[in-house]
Amino acid sequence: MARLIVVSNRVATPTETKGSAGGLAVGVFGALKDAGGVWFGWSGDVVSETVANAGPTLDQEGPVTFATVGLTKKDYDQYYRGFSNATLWPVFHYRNDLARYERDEYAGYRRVNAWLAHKLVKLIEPDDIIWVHDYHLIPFAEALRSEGVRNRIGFFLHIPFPSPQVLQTIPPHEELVKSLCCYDLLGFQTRNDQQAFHDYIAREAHGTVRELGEATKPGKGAETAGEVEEEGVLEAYGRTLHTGVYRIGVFPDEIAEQAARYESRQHVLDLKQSLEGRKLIMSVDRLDYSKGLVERFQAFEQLLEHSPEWRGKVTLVQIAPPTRSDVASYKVIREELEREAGRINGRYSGLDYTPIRYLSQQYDRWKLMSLFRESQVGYVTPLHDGMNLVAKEYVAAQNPEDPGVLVLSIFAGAAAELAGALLVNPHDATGMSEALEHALSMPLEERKERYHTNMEALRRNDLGVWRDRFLSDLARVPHQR
Ligand code: ADQ
Repeated sequence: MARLIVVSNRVATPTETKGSAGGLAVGVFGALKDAGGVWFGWSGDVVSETVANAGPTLDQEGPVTFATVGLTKKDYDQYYRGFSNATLWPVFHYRNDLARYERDEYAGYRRVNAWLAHKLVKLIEPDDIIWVHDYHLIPFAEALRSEGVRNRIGFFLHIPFPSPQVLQTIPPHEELVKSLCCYDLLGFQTRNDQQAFHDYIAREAHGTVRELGEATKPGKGAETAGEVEEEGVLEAYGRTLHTGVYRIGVFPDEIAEQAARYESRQHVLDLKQSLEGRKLIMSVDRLDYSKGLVERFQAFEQLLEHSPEWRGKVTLVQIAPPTRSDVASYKVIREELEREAGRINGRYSGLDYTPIRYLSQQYDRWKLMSLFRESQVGYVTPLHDGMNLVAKEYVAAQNPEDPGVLVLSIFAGAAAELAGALLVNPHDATGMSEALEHALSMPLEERKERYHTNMEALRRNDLGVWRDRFLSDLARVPHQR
């Protein structure tokens, strides 16, 4: 079996891959353990030029080598904070109003990709399969190819891919797409993302696109993951490459088990006691403008305004630790959210009632799952989201005998699979408040039915299926040496 090399902006630590860290780290590490290989990327540290150039640092964990490098302050500013998170992230989430473009940051982005690729080359063996993750590393295959690497290289995009017109707001859009064409296989979270990439290739790059298999039609029903082939064969910029849809999942039974085990822990009992019999709506996100937090608070406010019988009877707990706080737009969203929470609480709080509890700290993963299990509604309403694993984790954590209801944005990738959710448009505050009311009053039988529909989808397409499908497709795509 060929060895696997995983490349991602951040590398999980060996401890994170074992414990309760995000499912993705555990899932990718599972594939690395089976095949043996290397996990390569940034350590998360900002270091001096001498230290950066001395890397990578190697840590061995059984058959897996963790190879990490530090970034200099300049590289961090241009590659990570700049072009990745102040240009690509907002535009790929359709927020070009929040994006900025600086030529020197883009140059830094390409320079760091080339430098990282150069660092990795020495660790690559001729038959290794290379799997690159996410928007920070779009030019990575091109950089490897220019170092003479002829291995199979696949890329998975965790975030949405924007429609051509939106992508074109980034001045070097064509160079980015050209770089993507240096991969052998491109994986997207949803059919819409894949289609947007195909559209660019057909219309802007004058390439050819062949779509194999039956495309799933968007609409009310769920896309049946794993049952529909969604393969594209593209020719563009002198290369042939394949595309596919690989919906990332979770390990639902493990989450269910852990959530149940934590049910009687003190933090859950404390929460229950503090709610004094009120219903609980739970939201958990990284603090990010793509997650629709302000719109969510405002829809909750509408519920209290238009249905006074719910005042004092329902609490919204929003957990949202700050991320990327050195990017300007993240400071703005934080201030706006704190203002909205304060305003709404000022309006509807009583001496013994606070409608919104806004907690800006990180929580242990299993603790979160047990809080999901306690709540009657999972409120997941991003404005745009590649998949949104919180939605899947919420479903998996429910008590099958008394499950809560998922209220989910149509703009989360997960909406294509979770037919048992109440789907909402996050721009429609009234629609969202009606969905909340519907969820809060739903009879047990209907809740169970919806839960089972969702759980079946999660089991059919768990994290292992996502990983194995991508890797087996990458191993079989015809490959240009
Ligand atoms: P994220 O934008 O980080 O990921 P999401 O998929 O919702 O979004 O969360 C990833 C993980 O972080 C989940 O396991 C979740 O439990 C955890 N998490 C989120 N908020 C947390 C908090 N407050 N405390 C502790 N843990 C928290 C990107 C894309 C998504 C895509 C994933 C995976 O933006 O669309 O689903 O990658 O591909």
